[in-house]
Amino acid sequence: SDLSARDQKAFTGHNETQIQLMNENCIVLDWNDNIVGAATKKTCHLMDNIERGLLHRAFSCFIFNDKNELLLQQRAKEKITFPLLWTNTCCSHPLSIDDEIGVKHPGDLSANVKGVKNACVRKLEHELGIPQVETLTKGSFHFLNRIHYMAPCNDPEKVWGEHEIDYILFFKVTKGMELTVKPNVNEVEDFKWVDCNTFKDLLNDTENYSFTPWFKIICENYLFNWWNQLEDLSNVENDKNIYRM
Ligand code: DMA
Ligand code: MN
Repeated sequence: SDLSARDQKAFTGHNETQIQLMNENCIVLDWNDNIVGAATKKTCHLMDNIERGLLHRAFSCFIFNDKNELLLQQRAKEKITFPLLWTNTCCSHPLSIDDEIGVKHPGDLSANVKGVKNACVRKLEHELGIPQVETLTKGSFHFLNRIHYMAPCNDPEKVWGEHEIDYILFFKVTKGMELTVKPNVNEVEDFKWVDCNTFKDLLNDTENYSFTPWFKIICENYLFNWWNQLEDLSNVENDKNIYRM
């Protein structure tokens, strides 16, 4: 059929493991972050569908160590969307499964946050090799806010893109603790811990570093303000608004 021909083209030349992961079931949303269904990761990330308004739930996690350094990752060249770009510690999607979907009551944000944290624990292990027992014991998660954004990918065919309500999570490692980081090379090309000033230099080093669109949005609007109050996030966390960017 025409559909399978087009789908074939979308996956041409891509990595088999990453193609398989496109079968994951993402959570489909209305513009107020209410769940309206589920659709595959592939369906959710095709620009054709995004242009028709398809929106899904995601998370962006930022891990800080006890020296207030941020863990950055460079996406693997195998990634179908946004390969080789530098970004925050870990991004992915809560899946349409009991542990990650939250409770289907409109406005029950804490249940959604719980689901998103479960997804984050799962992906920190999958992408960065951080054992789940470490994320559950060596630090704490903070939910900051939700960002609704759309961004086409950097693929030449303009097939892929993002359109998400993105839950921003900070994870602070407890003083005196260290996390095991052992990247999955199919997901992560490189990683580095950066202090705030080093990071500002990287942001300006456009010859050597390119960044994902959602990470740039977060940097331009929030990151440095939040980074400055890492010791006490109580004035900025658990924001109930959805920010449209
Ligand atoms: C998707 O990240 C989430 C955001 C916030 C863009 P991703 O493409 O890294 O997802 P996955 O790791 O599941 O491929
Ligand atoms: Mn997505």
